[in-house]
Amino acid sequence: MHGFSENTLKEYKNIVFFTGAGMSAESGVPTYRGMGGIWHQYNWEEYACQQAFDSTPEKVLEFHDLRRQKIFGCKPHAGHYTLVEIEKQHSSVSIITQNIDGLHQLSGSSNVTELHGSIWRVCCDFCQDISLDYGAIYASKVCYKCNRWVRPDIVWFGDRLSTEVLRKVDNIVKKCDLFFSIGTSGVVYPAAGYLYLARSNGAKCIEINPEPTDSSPLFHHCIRGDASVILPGLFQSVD
Ligand code: BV8
Repeated sequence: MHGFSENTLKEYKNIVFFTGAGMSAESGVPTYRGMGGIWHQYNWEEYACQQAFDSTPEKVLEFHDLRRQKIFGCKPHAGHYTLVEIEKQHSSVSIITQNIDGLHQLSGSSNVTELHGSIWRVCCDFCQDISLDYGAIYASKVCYKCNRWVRPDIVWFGDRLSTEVLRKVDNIVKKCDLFFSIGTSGVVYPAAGYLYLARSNGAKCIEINPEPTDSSPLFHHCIRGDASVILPGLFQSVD
């Protein structure tokens, strides 16, 4: 059905792996909209947006502390490690992730661009300072410079994505000739727009997801299955 092997991959010059929450689901990180998704349990307007943070910072930070505790123990799976191997064997592999859990980096992938930030970084809206805070709970919930509440360095709904990240990702996707979309419902923009950009620039587009999505008809191939199973097997079975 998909006929990929290491040799086939060599036919492509620039490969993009675009990942969403489904890439981390088997590592134990909750997705957003599927079964058990966090937006079914929590209203993001109360817990994960600038307005909520401005009005109830401690409530927002407590929510993100809970998420950090949940995610901190999660480990990469065989699918993550497959991407690391492909990165070693192919000269141009880019991982563009919507995920904030850092699992691609933890597995050893080096060329990772985070579209929506990281739960392991905090920033101060006042000092514009961004710092790493990797741990199950926040080392400090206040800025060490100005003592105001810090916020997670995450792109919330209504937040603009960094122009630098957008420019970088635009250039990567425009140049790619093979675009894998793994574990995303494709509903959040501008991230969901990269499929269209890849297609319009002639890339072969492949979806890896156990479920169909609204964007499925736009892919040249849809591989139905879990990322931790499909990815390791992807390069063994050649049709
Ligand atoms: C922006 C942060 C410009 C991280 C998230 C009103 C005002 C402003 C903007 C908007 C507006 N109305 C709409 C918008 C645009 C908005 C948007 O797109 N809304 C959608 C919902 C319609 N976008 C924004 O606000 C963006 N900013 O536009 O700025 C602007 C700003 C102001 C004024 C003018 C312009 C910011 C978007 C970033 C939002 N941040 N979260 C966090 O808190 O955790 S959203 C959230 O959704 C995550 O970031 C996540 O990455 C993203 C996408 O979700 P998915 O990763 O796809 O996950 P999901 O659960 O949905 O799906 C999982 C999939 O995996 C499923 O398909 C499932 O089948 C599959 N799966 C499950 N198991 C497996 C699997 N696949 C493989 N293997 C498995 N085992």
